[in-house]
Amino acid sequence: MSQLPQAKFRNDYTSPEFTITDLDLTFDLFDDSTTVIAVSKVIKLGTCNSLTLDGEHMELVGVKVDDIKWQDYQRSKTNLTINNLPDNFTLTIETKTNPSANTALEGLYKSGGAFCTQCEAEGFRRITYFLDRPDVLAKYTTTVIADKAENPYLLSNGNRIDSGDLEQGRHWVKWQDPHPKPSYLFALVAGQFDVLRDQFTTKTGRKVDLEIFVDQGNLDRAPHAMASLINAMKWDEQRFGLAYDLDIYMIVAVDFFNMGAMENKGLNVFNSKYVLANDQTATDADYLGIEAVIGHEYFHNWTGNRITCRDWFQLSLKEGLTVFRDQEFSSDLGSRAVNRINNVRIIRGPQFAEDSSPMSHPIRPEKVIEMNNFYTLTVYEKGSEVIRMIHTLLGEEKFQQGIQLYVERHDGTAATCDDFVAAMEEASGVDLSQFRLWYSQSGTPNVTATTQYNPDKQTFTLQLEQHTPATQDQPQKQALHIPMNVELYQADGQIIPLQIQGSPCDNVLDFKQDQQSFVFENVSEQPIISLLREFSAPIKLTYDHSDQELMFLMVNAQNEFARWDAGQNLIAKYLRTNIAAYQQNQAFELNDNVIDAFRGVILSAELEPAFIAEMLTLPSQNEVAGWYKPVDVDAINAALGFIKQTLAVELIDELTATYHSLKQSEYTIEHAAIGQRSLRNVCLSYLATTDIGESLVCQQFESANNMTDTMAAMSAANQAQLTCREALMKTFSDKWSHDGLVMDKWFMLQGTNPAKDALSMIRTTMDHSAFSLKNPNRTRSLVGAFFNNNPVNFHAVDGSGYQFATEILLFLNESNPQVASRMIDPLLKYRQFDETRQQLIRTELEKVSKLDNLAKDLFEKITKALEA
Ligand code: B3K
Ligand code: ZN
Repeated sequence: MSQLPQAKFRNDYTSPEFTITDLDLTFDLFDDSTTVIAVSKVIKLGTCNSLTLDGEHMELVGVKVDDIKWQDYQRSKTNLTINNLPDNFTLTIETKTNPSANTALEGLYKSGGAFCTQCEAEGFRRITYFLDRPDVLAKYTTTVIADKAENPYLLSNGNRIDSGDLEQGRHWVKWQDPHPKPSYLFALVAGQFDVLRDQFTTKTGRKVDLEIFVDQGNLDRAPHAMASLINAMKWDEQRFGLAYDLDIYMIVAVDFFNMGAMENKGLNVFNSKYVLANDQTATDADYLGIEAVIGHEYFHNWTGNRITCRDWFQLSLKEGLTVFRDQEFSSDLGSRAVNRINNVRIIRGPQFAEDSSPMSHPIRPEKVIEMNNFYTLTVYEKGSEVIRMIHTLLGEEKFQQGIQLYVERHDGTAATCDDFVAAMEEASGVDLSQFRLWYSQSGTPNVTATTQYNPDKQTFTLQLEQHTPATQDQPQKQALHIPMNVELYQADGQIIPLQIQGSPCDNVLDFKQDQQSFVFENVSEQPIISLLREFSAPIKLTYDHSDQELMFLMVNAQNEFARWDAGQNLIAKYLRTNIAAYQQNQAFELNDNVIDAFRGVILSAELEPAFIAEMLTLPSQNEVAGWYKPVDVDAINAALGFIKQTLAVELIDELTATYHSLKQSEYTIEHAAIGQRSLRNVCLSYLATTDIGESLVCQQFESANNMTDTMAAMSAANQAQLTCREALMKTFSDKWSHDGLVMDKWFMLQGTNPAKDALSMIRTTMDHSAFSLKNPNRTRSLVGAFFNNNPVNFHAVDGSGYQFATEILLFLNESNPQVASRMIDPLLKYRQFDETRQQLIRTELEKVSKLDNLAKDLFEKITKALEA
């Protein structure tokens, strides 16, 4: 690398020297050479006469200032600086780009047959030279010209205001977006699609045309996305009082996309994975994923678009808040407990892992080389937990008042995280001064709780101690304001009202010091405590509950999340014991009481099937790995396998009866039906490990009338390595090999295949006609699944998994650095492993780091991983 990529720091923010109020864009689209003419109204804000614009990967054709050809400029690889400028002027820039050569899928590129754009975070600078920063808000007018037969639809942001035909079979459409926006929200799509249309009338009476564009032939897979969009529009009006603000809302599904979807104003571009679904092609999880992502992008219209971010360090301002909003949307429409459980699994698994990796950063990062590297679990999911804590501290009513104030103050502007907290604080009167540390401090706080009961005084004392271990980015940590939600129970299951210093107190304790005690009064018997209810803060909690107490809470806690959490803690205890047993060559064991506790769960009639399914789901290998240093992947795998099989064998009657009782004749995506299928399929995954597994799995595969049941049978066969696995996999690929999106499920099973020779089969699978490393979905399904969810094979001690990773990274570094940078994550965490593996991974990271053309995405991560 000739010049090392430079970092930017949050504290270096300065407001722009110039701003652009209006931008008129004309695109003359051709596959190999598209011309872009950008006419900007520029206003000088500072004192400087030179304007520096961002731009890369383009050919510059010409510059004009107030219609006069301008020669007084310099270019670098990433900038164009124009000199001797007047105060206010019109700037015309003509550039050319090559969409079909753009495999990075950032800027203007071709996805299959269609032209599309992706501009967040800094992709607009691949389209034209511009002030590509989120605090420059302009009104856009966009004219798109293209071949009419190949691209009957020409789309951009806002309202369609004019169109016409041209010579040589070309045509044009002009769009105008009345809302000023930053460049990252610009979008253009041109292609041939089928369109699903509907309408929504807002509470303010605005009639909105809803249009979903899909590849031709896929119209029958779009209705769920449309229903989800309408639900999202209604929900945002009801719960947040926020209504849509344009006359049209368009969603386009494309097959080549680096992430899930993008909230461009009025024209969302989606990964087809989060739009297309019917019962033959999509699982229940896909349906729920579509609902969540459609909701998420829609909710950005206010939290992100109307109020955007001042700079990219503030990303969590829009992402944390919008994830919180989409989680609430899913919880209001479906099961709150199941949603909470799944969100918490993500925090406790991959987010905690990120917090302790070389990439650890606060939800509002301080230092960034490549912004795309910071669309992380920390910014998104932990960011949402931070918003959720504010919600917990304020309560729904004051929280909504805070949102109102935030919107009133900042609508139409680019704001900061501090602005958000200030609005919340002022509207509610709740002191958030210490709470603000959650924005600047990285890492996961460890909280240890101890309790003492004093029968004479009838008091119960809870002592809490917090300590956040140093992270690579930040050695010093301070005490955080942690909302700790607790409840006390009597032995008969009654709740003990909380009282401190003579007054009743709320369940949510304000835990703010390194060490703090809470003395509950009027406690007439030794209570059982439920701690961190609802996972009221993203922390690691240690408390020495006995097995009996956990089993008590599994049955008696008045809150479903707490019951689930007690079950997980019970399993965790036995996982730890059995992991140790494996390492010391001792026999595995699982207490009969534990088995009975889970028997009780299966048999308890008052619980929802969806919730029972969660209770029966063991923690993932990755979550368990997070408890250890060094991680012993083989011991974890063996202990999890033992617990699963023991429960299956001991509870075979209950599991079998439940499995059969939940058979459905028709497929519907009602939440109750989804819950029943999910419990039935969890039962199947247990039963697959027993003698009856082979026949049950085959039968289910043959009789399944929907993809959820088909996939459940295949993944049970895959995980339990049943003899029928090969036959099922073949039947599936014969049926679906023409459909990449469906084949992703099959690729994922190949990637997570626990068989010893999985890697060589994966190499063969890469030759499958449906596979391509150029398509991010395919890459994630096969290769990503292997790296992240096949720990025993990926971390094989001969280093073969790591060498394979390098081959993939070398390819992706050239073709798609953003995807390369996602793929490298599991290697960054090498310090969690034993010496041998650490050395093997280091060798591979060093190999990649020596590439001449190393992308700055990988440069940033590898540098962090190898330093320290
Ligand atoms: N805002 C986009 C993510 C853009 C990622 C850029 N690398 C999707 C979302 O969070 O809604
Ligand atoms: Zn988002």
